[in-house]
Amino acid sequence: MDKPDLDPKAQTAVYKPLTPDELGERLSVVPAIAERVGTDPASWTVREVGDGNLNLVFIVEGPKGTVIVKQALPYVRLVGDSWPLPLYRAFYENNALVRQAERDPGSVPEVYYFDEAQALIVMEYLSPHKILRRKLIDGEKVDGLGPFLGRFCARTAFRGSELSMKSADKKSDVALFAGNVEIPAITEALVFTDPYYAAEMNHHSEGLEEVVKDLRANRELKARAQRMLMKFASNTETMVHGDLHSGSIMSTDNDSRVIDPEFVQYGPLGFDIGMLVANFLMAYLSQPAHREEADLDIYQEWILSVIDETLSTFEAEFTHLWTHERTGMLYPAALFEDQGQSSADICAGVLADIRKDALAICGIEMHRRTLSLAHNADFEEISDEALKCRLEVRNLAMGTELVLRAETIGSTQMLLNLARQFNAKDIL
Ligand code: SR1
Ligand code: MG
Repeated sequence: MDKPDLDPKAQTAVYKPLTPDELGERLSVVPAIAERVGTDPASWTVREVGDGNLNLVFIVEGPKGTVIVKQALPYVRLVGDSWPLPLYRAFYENNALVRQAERDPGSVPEVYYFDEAQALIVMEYLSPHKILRRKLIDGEKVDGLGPFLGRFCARTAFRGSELSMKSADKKSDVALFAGNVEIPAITEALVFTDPYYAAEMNHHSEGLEEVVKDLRANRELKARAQRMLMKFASNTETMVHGDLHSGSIMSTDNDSRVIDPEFVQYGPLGFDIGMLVANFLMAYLSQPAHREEADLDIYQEWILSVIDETLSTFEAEFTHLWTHERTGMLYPAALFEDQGQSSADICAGVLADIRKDALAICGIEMHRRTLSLAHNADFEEISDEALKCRLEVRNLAMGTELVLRAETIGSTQMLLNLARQFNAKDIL
């Protein structure tokens, strides 16, 4: 696998952001696109629909079909050109999509075309899929969501690690993705560090001041968050999606896909599942603002059942892969099964370590979405400021509990009961 052109200046010289008016002329000459959309750009309809924090996203519709065109911008869209960001992140996203498709077939959109110089990826248009975060705010259920996500996390975690991969392949992949420096730096700051001090771009709801002051004065909490940052930055256990929240999942009523792996890097086995669970917990804790009383309990319990199914499928699938695909240099059968010894309890121990990391990451993610730069719509769409504050405080308090006591939460039922307790707690 070639390395990207790591000189951002050279890439910027040929790069030109797409506009809806020019996109047809520029992309209709690409056979992989023309054969899916149609050869005459005059018959195409192009809409820019990007509402994320970083990129341009176009829906391109023609007589033969529809594709998505995603193009990186040379800066953080959420902030503007005062925060430059290398275009080469599209190279890593493309490589991540290729690996995820191999490791969990059917879980991510198909890539039709990649242009490194233009930092653009043309991929499958998912329809009638919607961003999962939207569906959760709107109270819509998705069949099979937990099993799909549990399988995705287990397969990508296991198959991207030296439990499965040949060491040489894994190490060369670690080296390749290590070039993606600035994107992990966003996570290192925004997720792990900024929530815990008055960082420049932070913001939080009015009324949280006392709670935030206490949280930032909590030395043990900060030390634990930094311990997790150390693991995140230096532990290359597996290739992680790196930004697996409900805005990186698209679903219909019974089908889901994972999108947007531009935050890909090699990191801890528990990173993706921890961030994912955090986003379900935030969906859960914010529901009192989005549901009528009559529907609230049933829908909140459905969200908890998704967490339950995600975690139980993750553990079952990871255990299955441990038994049937342990072909890497870690925990080789030569040491155990070949000597007539079971390794089932050893797998359970590895899973317990993953769970511990995941729960701490989960708590940190809950903090950052309330205190750092990039908040989530689950809370941001609450117009009643007092209610928003009350729900955010529950979220912050549960996050603290998870970071401080990750190792004592030994089962999913304990986690779900904790969520129910914080959901019922009036702290403010
Ligand atoms: C400056 S980027 C802010 C956030 O958007 C992405 O989706 C990631 O979650 C990142 O932390
Ligand atoms: Mg994204």
